Parts: sequence; C-alpha cells; structure tokens
Amino acid sequence: MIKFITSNEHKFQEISRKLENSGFSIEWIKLTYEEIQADDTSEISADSAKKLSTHINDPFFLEDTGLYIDSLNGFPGPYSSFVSKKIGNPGILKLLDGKDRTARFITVITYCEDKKFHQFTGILEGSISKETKGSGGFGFDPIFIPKGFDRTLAEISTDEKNSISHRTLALNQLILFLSERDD
Ligand code: ITT
Repeated sequence: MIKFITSNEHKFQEISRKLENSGFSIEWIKLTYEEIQADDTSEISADSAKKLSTHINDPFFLEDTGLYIDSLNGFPGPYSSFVSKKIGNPGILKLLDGKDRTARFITVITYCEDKKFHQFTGILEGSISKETKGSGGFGFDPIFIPKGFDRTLAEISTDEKNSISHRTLALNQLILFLSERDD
C-alpha cells in the first residue's frame, strides 16, 4: 500500500485511477503541508517529502504541479496555487492580453521509501486559451489547450486528459520504477 499525500481530491482521483489500473493499491492521506518558497519545483517537493518522512514510515509520495507561461517568464510556476486562489483563471487571462500564450504544465512526483527519495517529472506543452472554456477537470484546465488540440483540458473527458497529462507522464515513470523494483 502506497500513501499519496495531497489536499487536492481531483489529483487523488486522477492518480488513484491510473495506479490502481496498474495493479498498485493507494491510500489517500488528506493533508495540507507547509512548502518552502523556491523557484525550483523539484527542490520544493524534495524538501516537503523530507519533512513528511519524519512522520510517515510507509512508502509515500507527493506531487507538485505548476503552470509555466513563457511570456511571463515561467510565472506562476511554483506560485500556481497562490495565484489560482488570488486571481484565478480570469486574472491569468487578463495578464496575457496581447502577449504570447505558450505555456506548459510541469508535474514533479517525489516518492519516498526507506528514507530514500526518487523524483519523476512530466511535462505537457500547450497554450493558454483566449477565454475560459469547459466544465471538466479542475484548476487551470479551463484555460489550458494541449498542443495539437483545439479544446481546453476542461472540454475533454477525464480519460482523454489522463492519456496525455503532465501528471500521467510523471506517474508512468513512478509505475515503471515500482514495477522494476518489484521484479
Ligand atoms: P497539494 O499541494 O495538497 O497536493 P494543491 O492543489 O495545492 O494540492 P499544487 O500546489 O500542486 O496542488 O497545485 C498548484 C495549482 O495548480 C493548484 O491551484 C491546482 O488547482 C493547479 N493544478 C494542479 N494540477 C492541475 C491540473 O492537472 N490541471 C489544472 N490545474 C492544476
């Protein structure tokens, strides 16, 4: 049984579906934890995992995702959660008025077992839409159009999102790691 630590139910649903389909059981630890401020998501994630590992003995992982917009020099990136709460998707659309809309989601998973840490990264390239569209997904999904698509992540099904997403790409590497280790 692997523990997944997150306060975000949407993340848990996307991740548990994929992990359980791959034969791993997962337990949701619904916890909000303090994060350090840094420009590098891998550093933030590793620091959180180290702190949590002093309380949790079983194998666990956590996952940090950020939206990186090129014309804003990668903003909001590691500040995505704060920005989402403070200005939301309409605020981001306003910031991008007249600017290039190229963006990407980056997910970093930090997995901890026996006080050892392993990181896996997934990236989804795309662009920010001109307006919010769709009612599926969560967070920035209604304003993010994956490369090669003409709809936002909130306009496609969860299965379709899961087949291409930043989260799935990182998770596939974790699954590969766990499978090879179990051989
Ligand atoms: P935990 O840290 O407790 O796991 P969180 O919601 O704070 O949950 P993040 O810091 O990783 O998670 O997320 C940063 C922001 O990015 C947050 O506002 C999310 O809603 C948003 N986000 C994360 N994954 C996303 C996805 O797949 N699609 C759209 N928005 C996403």
